[in-house]
Amino acid sequence: MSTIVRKSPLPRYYQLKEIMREKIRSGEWKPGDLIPSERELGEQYGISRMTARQAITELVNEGLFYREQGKGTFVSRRKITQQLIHLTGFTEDMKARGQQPGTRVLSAEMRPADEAVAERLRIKPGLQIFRLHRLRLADGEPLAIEVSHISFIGCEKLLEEDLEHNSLYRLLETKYGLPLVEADQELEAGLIGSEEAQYLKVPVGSPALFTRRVTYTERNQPIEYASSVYCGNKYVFYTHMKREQLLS
Ligand code: 16G
Repeated sequence: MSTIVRKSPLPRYYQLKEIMREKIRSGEWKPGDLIPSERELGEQYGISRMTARQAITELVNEGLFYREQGKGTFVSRRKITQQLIHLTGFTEDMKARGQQPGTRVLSAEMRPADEAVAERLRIKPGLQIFRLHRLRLADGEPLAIEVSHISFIGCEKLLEEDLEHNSLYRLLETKYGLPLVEADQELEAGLIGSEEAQYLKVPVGSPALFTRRVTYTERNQPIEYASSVYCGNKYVFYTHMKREQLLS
């Protein structure tokens, strides 16, 4: 999409968002570039300034652009936006951004679930689960450390998988026939510790985002409990919310 299609069922602001997203993806607009003003975009695409403003504002909210008072709107410096609306995995997120996902498996083993993990996975403590410790990279740059705890009948078969070159979510869904339906996720701010700093190549004490996610397969059955550490200065978590109609 490179022009606004007037007869399209997609709203114009949305089409402009996609056009601008593509300019970033293709590298035409680089981090730090000043983007055209609302007026310029309006003239270029034959839309109102209001429409252009809505598209820009949403991309600011998603972290792709940032505004500087009196200077204009710029393309963000490689912050990764993880939207919290659709359930997606790391590989999907990176591909959607046009970046090359990468994985270093730090360890992969069967081990008994401790109390905390068992509670999240709704299993008995001591039951054998598959534990996967991974460093996740985008275009070769370390972004996050993830520890996934996986429980399903036959999960020990994951020991034989090449998890450096395969997406875990894709394997679960396509090879193991376990559809991932929904997830609960918590976010917490914190600081990078010394072990994490080595893997993530950032100074100890840098900002970090800790996430905990329980992913469910059919019949609301937890299949993965993952706790991750993301480099706080490289990530934006984005969510869109609607106000419920209040009954008075
Ligand atoms: C995400 C998930 C993680 C999951 C991974 C699968 C969070 C906090 N974590 O990073 O739970 O294991 O995606 O990615 O979002 P993959 O399909 O690339 O292996």
